Amino acid sequence: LEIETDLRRALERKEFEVYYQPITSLKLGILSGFEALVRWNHPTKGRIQPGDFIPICEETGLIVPLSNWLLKEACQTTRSWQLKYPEHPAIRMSINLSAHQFRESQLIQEVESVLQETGLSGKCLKLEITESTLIDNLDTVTEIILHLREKEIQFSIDDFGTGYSSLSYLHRFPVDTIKIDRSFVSQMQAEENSAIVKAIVTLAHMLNMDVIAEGIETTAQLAQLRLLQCEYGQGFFFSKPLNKAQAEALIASSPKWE
Ligand code: G
Ligand code: G
Ligand code: MN
Ligand code: NA
Repeated sequence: LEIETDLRRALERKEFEVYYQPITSLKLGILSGFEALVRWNHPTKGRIQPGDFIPICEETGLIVPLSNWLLKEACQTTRSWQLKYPEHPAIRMSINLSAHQFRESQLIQEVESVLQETGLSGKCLKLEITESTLIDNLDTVTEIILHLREKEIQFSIDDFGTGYSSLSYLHRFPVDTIKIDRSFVSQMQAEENSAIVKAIVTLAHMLNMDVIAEGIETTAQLAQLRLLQCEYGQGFFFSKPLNKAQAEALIASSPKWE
């Protein structure tokens, strides 16, 4: 595969770039952190979105070195922002993990050494896992999560509602946060979808989890989510994913954290 050769080369040539999408506290209306999202600046094809290369990285195992690079880059960046903007010490970075990282890599050692090298505190790091990664490897993943939680690292279930997980599993997941998939948020005006969102938020709160609504694009969606006491929001209504300089400018202009 041509793209596979390209991807291997891209890692060496530093063609990947981390973008940062703000996550906002809906209650306070202020920035609470970012989700790190990878982009590929291909030398001839231009910017390539993760949907077009992450699946190939997963198939070829390239996802492990790519994710390790991204983890380090995002943690380093977060730490540099903390040092530069000490009035915003609590900024939290969320990073997507793939199933491969639980199976084939030394995930615990990797994360611990990145925290040590960058000086970032574990409580400023949140790791996102999809439902299917969790369910397909429930015992291994649970064990790794419990270990990393000792370092105060937090965990979220990403794209919640799109997998095949039964709700009866949810209380077994040692996670802090549920991210409601944007497919539900985008259709909230429909009665049955707002009922689903309401049910997810209620269930999360009963399990002492908080909720991030993904893909908020309108004031109407925001108002509904606030009524449901959803804690955090992410989406184009607040901001698209930003490059590093843009994200830093946002921090510089944000009100102080509580
Ligand atoms: O940024 P959006 O640009 O298109 O991301 C599309 C999908 O790719 C999302 O589901 C996102 O979780 C995933 N993705 C983005 N960056 C990463 C990454 O660094 N690692 C993994 N595993 N997935 C990522
Ligand atoms: O699956 P994951 O949550 O990690 O996906 C994040 C993806 O969602 C990124 O590709 C990001 O660009 C995209 N995204 C973020 N906010 C919005 C939004 O408001 N609308 C749409 N359509 N996509 C969004
Ligand atoms: Mn995500
Ligand atoms: Na998601």
